[in-house]
Formats: sequence, C-alpha cells, structure tokens
Amino acid sequence: MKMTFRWFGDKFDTITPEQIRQIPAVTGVIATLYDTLPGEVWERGAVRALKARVEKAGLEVSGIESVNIHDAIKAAAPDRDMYIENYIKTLKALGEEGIDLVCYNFMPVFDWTRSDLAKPRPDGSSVLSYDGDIVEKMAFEQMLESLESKRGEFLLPGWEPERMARNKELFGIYKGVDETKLRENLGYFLKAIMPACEEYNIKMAIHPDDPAWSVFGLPRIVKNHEDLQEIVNLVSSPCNGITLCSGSLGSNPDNDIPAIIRSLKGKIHFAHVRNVKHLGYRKFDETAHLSADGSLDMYRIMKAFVDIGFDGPLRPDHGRMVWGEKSMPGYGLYDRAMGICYLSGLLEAIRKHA
Ligand SMILES: [Mn+2]
Repeated sequence: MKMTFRWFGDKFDTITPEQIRQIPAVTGVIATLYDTLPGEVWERGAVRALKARVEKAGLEVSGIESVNIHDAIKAAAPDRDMYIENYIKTLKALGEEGIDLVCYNFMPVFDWTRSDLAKPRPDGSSVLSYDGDIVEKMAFEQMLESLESKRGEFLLPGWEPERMARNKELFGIYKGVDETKLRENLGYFLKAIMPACEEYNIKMAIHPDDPAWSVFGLPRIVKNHEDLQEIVNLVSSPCNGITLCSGSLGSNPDNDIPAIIRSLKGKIHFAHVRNVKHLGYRKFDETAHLSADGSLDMYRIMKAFVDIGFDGPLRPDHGRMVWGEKSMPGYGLYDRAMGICYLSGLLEAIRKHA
C-alpha cells in the first residue's frame, strides 16, 4: 500500500509538494493537469514537467486524478470516437512517462454534489455537507449558483466554470440516456481504450458516484456493489478496475464498505479513505477521518484492504477545514494530513497484530 496525497499543481493548489513530503508515510502525490478540459489531449511535455516538479520534492507521481471524460463519450454523441481518440493519446503520453494509474468518473454533466461547502461543526471546524431536502428540491441552476457563490477564489474540482457554462446543453445531450445506456457507453469507451492501457500497463480506476444515488434525474451507474461488479465485468482486463472511495460509497448507509472491498479483491486499483456521518435519509456530513467522528468503521475498512493484499496507492480524502486554513473546499493540508497519519497508525497496528 502506498500512502499518497492529492495535489492540483502549483498554479491551483494552496499546498506544495514540499509540504506534502513532510507528512509521515506519504511517498507520492496523485496529480493532474488541472487546466486541461475534458476532451483535450495531454501533451507529453506537460506530463514530463509535472513529474519533474513532483520528483524535485522527493515524491513520485503515483497516479492521475482525474483524466476527465468528455460528455460526448458518456452520452454517446456523434463525435464520441474523436474524443476517445484524444483520450487514448493522453493515455499514451502518460504511459510513455511511466504513469500507471488513472482515476476517472462517469457521472453525467457534473461531478460530486454538496448542499454546503463549509458547514460549521461544534468544534469550530467546517465540513462539506449534503442535505437531500435542499439539493433534490433545487433546480440545477440554483445549485450551480449556490456553489459558485460559496467557492470563494477557489475552483471546485469537477465543477469547472467552462464546463458549467454549458450545463443546459449538457443536460440536453443526456435525453434518452438511462442507466442501461450509460453503462453501454462506458463499456464502449473501456473496450476502445483497453489496448492502449494494456500496452502501457495503465490501470483505469473508476470513481464511485458522489453521492451514491441519482440527482437531478440524471442516470448514475457507480453507486453500490452490484454496479461495481457490473463495471468490472464489462471488459475483462487487468487494467479495468475501480477506485474504492469509502466516503462516496459510504454516503449510502446500505453500502457495506468492508464487504465491498473484500468482494472486489484484485480489481481495486486505488483507494480514497475518508469518513462520513449519516444524519438521516440522504443527509450526511463529511467528518474527520477518525472512526468515532463519523459513521464508518475505519479500522474494518483498513483491515479489509490489508486482508485482500491491496498494494496500490491510498489517499486520505476530503478533510475538514481547521485551524483557520483557507483552501479549496475539502482539500486543505491540515485535516488531510491528520487523516493519513491516523490511517497509517491503523495500518501499523493491523500489520503488527496479524
Ligand atoms: Mn473520493
């Protein structure tokens, strides 16, 4: 298991690789070229520069999160093959630079959703929060405006303004795309890219939908164990796998995360480990990583990863905002650093006890 930390690049992140290097146990970053748009080809030179930047700090690039997928691919629009070709070119640029893990998601129109980006908690910290009564009664435009007004000077990963400016048009292209169709479109995409993935040994790791249910009437196909198993079965290749995100799957209390981890042995390429606190039907807060702070049993989750012999990169996920830090919502330094230290402690205890 490799301990890693997400980093958005010097231009966008409030944190530096040099700071990340000082977090005990962390050996790599999960990086991205944050100023590329879905559908754009990543140039090999830019990938090489990104790697050099990270390596200068004594870390490795342990994977990419994300190479976003153009909506034309997800909706099977007439120009999808062109965008798939571009995706393959990006994979080649990454493969030639020795990068072997790509996290992606297949959510239509927008990425993760929250009703509050900075909900105050009794201890004075703030967290990302989801209240279905608020989100699911809003029009999408209202949701967009509300997030835009609260993000401050920071970009929200997955809610890039260029993409959101086209949201009406995007909703339009998903007309007639139900879950079955969306899954077929994912299968088409995976079949097309697998030869390149296999050539360069790039593991594709689909991220679960967040939250793990449909919002704004859009289809979602990465919500639970059954969905993940279907995706793994879509294309039989060692490169077709998943990102096990405990927080996204864990938004639905019906998802038994340790059981899902155990059942997907060999198919988990990447792990996001964080906690959530269930507050009622379709209501949750993100919390500190500590088991006692949320609803998930982090010991059982880490134990499941150890038991299946998971050896890929693992990173803490969204953190609380603490100690007056200002950063991209969920992506401050302090609470994520506390989170990964805690997970490393669990890991040490599990291994020594074994
Ligand atoms: Mn995640």
